[in-house]
Amino acid sequence: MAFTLYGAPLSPFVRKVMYLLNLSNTKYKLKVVVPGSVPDDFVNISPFKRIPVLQQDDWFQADSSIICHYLIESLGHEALTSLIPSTAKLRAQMRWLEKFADYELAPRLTFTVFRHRIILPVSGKTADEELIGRALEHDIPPLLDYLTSQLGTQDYFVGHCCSLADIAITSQMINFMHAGEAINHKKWPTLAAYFKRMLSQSMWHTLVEREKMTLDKIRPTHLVP
Ligand SMILES: N[C@@H](CCC(=O)N[C@@H](CS)C(=O)NCC(=O)O)C(=O)O
Repeated sequence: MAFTLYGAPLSPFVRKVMYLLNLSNTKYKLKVVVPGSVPDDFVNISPFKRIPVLQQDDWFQADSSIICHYLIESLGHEALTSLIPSTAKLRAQMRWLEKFADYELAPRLTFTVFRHRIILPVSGKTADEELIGRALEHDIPPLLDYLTSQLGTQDYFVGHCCSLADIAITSQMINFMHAGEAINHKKWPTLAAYFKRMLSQSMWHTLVEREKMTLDKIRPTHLVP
C-alpha cells in the first residue's frame, strides 16, 4: 500500500491531508505540484488541475475532503476514526463545518489574503491591498462571528472532541496567519484562544514550523519583516 500525495504543503487542503497521514503514521511520498504550473498530464488525475491528489498504487483521488474521508475509512486507524463523531447529527454538523472551511473560509482567508500577500509577490506580481482590506473589513468578520457562535465555550467545534471540522478550520486559519494576519483576540477571544490551542498541538506545530522555513526561502527579501 504505497501512498503518494501530489501538492504543495502551503495549501490548506494539502495540509489537511498531511495532518491525517502524519496522525496515522502513514508513510507517503510528497510530489510537489504547484498550482498554476502543474504538469501537462496532471489534468488526467485532477480534472480541475487542483491540489491535493492522493495516489495509492495505481489509483488516484482528488479533493481534500474526499481523500480525508477515504483515509479515515480505509486505514481504520483509531486516531483517524476518532475524528468522526459518533452520532448522525454530530457527523452532519462536522461535515457542514468542514464544508464551511473549504468553501467559505478558503475564498477569503486563503485565496484572497494569503494568495495576495504571499503567492502573488513570490511570482513577481503585486498584492492588491485594497482587495485584502475589503476582505478583512467586510467579508471575514461575519465568518469569524459565525465560527465563534458555533464554538461556544467548547474546546472543539463538534461534540467535545477533535474532528475533521477542526482540522479543516485550523488549516485555513494557518494560511491567514502565514499572510501576517491574526484573529483579533479582543473581537473574537474564544476563537483566538482556540487557534492558539490548536497551534500548540505537536501535530500542527511540526507542520507549521516546516512551512515557516519554506516561507522564509520563497518570500521576496524586500517582504521579509
Ligand atoms: N475543494 C478542493 C479545493 C482544492 C483547491 O482549490 N486547491 C487549490 C490550492 S490551495 C488549487 O489547486 N488551485 C488551483 C486552481 O484552482 O487552479 C479540495 O478540498 O481539495
